[in-house]
Amino acid sequence: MELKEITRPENLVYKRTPLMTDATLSYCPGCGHGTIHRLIMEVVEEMGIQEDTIGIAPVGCSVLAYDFMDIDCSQAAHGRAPALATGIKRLWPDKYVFTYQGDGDLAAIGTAETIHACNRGENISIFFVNNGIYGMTGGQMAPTTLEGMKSSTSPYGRNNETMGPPYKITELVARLEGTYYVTRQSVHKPGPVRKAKKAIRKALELQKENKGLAFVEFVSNCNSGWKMTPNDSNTWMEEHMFPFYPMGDIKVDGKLVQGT
Ligand SMILES: Cc1ncc(C[n+]2csc(CCOP(=O)(O)OP(=O)(O)O)c2C)c(N)n1
Ligand code: SF4
Repeated sequence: MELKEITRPENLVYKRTPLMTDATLSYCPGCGHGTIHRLIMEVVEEMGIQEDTIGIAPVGCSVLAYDFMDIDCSQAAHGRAPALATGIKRLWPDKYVFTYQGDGDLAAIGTAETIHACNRGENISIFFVNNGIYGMTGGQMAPTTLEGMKSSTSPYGRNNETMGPPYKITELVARLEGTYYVTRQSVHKPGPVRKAKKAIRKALELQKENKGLAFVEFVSNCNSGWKMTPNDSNTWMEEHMFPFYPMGDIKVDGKLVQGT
C-alpha cells in the first residue's frame, strides 16, 4: 500500500490540537505535562472560548506553558499563580482563568496562595501536576514526595520522622468552604486521559456558573527526575503513587465525596 492511500482523510485517527502552537515542547519525552497541556487546549477549543481564556504559568518545567498554548497567558512568580489569577478574574469576571502549577510551585512555595485562594472560593480553575518531586531544578524532594521515595535531596529515601510525611494538599483544599469541585486524575493511559479531559471541562464550565473554585490534580510522572524510562515511570506511578494519591472525585457540587 502506498503512503498516499494510508494518509487518506478517512484513515485519520489523530491530528495536532489546533490550539497548541507550533513551538517544540520543552518537556522530556514521556512526561505527562505535554498531554495535560493538550487536553486543556482541546477543551478550550471545544468550548469555543479561545479568546476568553487566560492561563497563568508557574515556575517549574511548565514555565513556558504560555509558549505552547495559543491563548492569552501570564506568568507568576513561584507559587503566586492563584493570587495573580484572583486579580485577573476579578478584573475580568467573564473570562475563563486557570492556573497551571507543579507540586513544588503549588504545594511548597505557593502553599499560602493556594490555601487562601481556595478558601476565598475564587471563581477560577487550578490545574495541579503532582509528580512527587521538583522536576525542573533537579529532582529535589517536594511536599508530595512519598515516604521512602528517593530524590536528589533524599538520596536514601524520604524519612517521615525527620522530613515530615508527604501531604495531600488536594484533600486539604477539599475541606475548605470555598472549593466547589475537587478531583484527582492521571493521563498515563487512554481511559484516564478521557476522564481527565472531562474533569478539565467540568472545571472550566463551572466558571460560567460562578460556583467557586475547581481544583484538578493530575498525578503524573517525572521520568527524568525519577531516573526511569517513560514506561517504567508509569508503572511505578501506578504501583506507588496511586495507592497514596487515589484517583477520583473528592468534592462534587461543594460536598465531600471521598478521601476525607
Ligand atoms: C521563590 C523560588 N524558589 C525556588 C525557585 C527555583 N525553582 C524553579 S522551578 C522549581 C521547581 C519546580 O518544581 P515543580 O513545581 O514541582 O514543577 P515541575 O518542574 O516538577 O513540573 C524551583 C525550586 C524559584 N524559581 N523561585
Ligand atoms: S524533568 Fe520531569 S517534569 Fe520536567 S519535563 Fe522532564 S520528565 Fe517532565
